[in-house]
Amino acid sequence: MRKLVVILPTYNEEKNILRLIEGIFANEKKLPNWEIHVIVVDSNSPDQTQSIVLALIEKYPKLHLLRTKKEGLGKAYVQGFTSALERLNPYLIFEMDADMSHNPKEIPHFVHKIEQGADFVIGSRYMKGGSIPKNWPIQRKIYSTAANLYVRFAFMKLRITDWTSGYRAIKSWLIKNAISQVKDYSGYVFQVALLDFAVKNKSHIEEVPIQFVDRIHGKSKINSFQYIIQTLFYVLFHSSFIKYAMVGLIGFTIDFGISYIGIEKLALQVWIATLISTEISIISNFFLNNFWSFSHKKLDHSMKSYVPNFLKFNLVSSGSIVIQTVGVQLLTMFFGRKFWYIYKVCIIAFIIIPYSYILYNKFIWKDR
Ligand SMILES: Nc1nc2c(ncn2[C@@H]2O[C@H](COP(=O)(O)OP(=O)(O)O)[C@@H](O)[C@H]2O)c(=O)[nH]1
Ligand SMILES: [Mg+2]
Repeated sequence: MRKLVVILPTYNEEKNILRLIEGIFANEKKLPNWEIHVIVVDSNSPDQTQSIVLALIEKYPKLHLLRTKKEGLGKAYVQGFTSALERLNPYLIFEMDADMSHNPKEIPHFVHKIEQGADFVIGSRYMKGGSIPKNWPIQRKIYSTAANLYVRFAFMKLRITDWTSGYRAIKSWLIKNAISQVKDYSGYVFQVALLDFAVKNKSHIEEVPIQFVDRIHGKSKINSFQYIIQTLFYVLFHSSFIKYAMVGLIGFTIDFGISYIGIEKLALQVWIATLISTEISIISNFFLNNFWSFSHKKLDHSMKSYVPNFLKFNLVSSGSIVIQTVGVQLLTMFFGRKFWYIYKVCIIAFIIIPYSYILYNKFIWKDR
């Protein structure tokens, strides 16, 4: 029998915890091949959460209580994971909110995906069949959807529809490897960091739709402002796509600067200055991308790896030049010359940037 441990972080959940624990253990019949355990990680709630859990342990011997200081959701999860790994040696670990927003009846759907080979299953509110609360005011719906789209696009992993969901099933080996990397994210941003780790480490990620409902009892503990700022910065520093776009901007500045010096100050011939400036910016882009944007899949440190990949990089860059030249020319032929700069910006934004990013990932900085 495989062991499955549900980690429930709680802070003042006295009105929810009983129903949730009963709901989780009610799955025992539906999952006869799994031994279900629950660890409540309570950050010293001043209400009755702990005494309710202690009383329930009499009825459910596979229920455990871990008392911690109040240091945020991420810290509570790391402590829960560590305790589960040390004491129970589980095969599978669940993350779940303890306010009944996540329906425990959906647990078997996650387990089913794991049995089919997934390493990490996300309960998604945004995929077909999933939902956010109908009673949310329109601005909350927009803000939640927009935040999720931002993370999805910034990480260029469009297949994953819900990055911030807190309902997940994760194989324990993955958590074991992730802990040292994510343990310093104490707040809600921890969830994004953990999924980012799983994506970068090539785990098999699947989603199941969930119906997220608003809590009825108790108050939300999320500090939205802190959460938004932390997520914004996390993504900014960890998204290879954003770093790659910044490298492009640096390359453009170098290209422009050297051309300017060559043409204006040194009176070089225009084609010579352009050739030099373009190639220098290509070289700098290549190295900045290798050691920064795609640092998690750096090329091997050898000439045998650098030379062919640098040539491929030049080829992709030449492709960009051709696409831009032909594109701007065609658009001005159809629509006139007046807005040539708009055409150029659009071609760079919608064709060159995704085109190069996709080719780099496919042919130079390949996923391992
Ligand atoms: N142990 C612990 N649990 C927390 C902490 N902050 C939030 N939680 C729990 O995390 C879950 C999600 O929090 P909630 O306030 O519902 O956030 P929301 O659903 O995003 O509004 C709930 O079960 C909370 O009780 C914390 O600092 N420590
Ligand atoms: Mg909640």
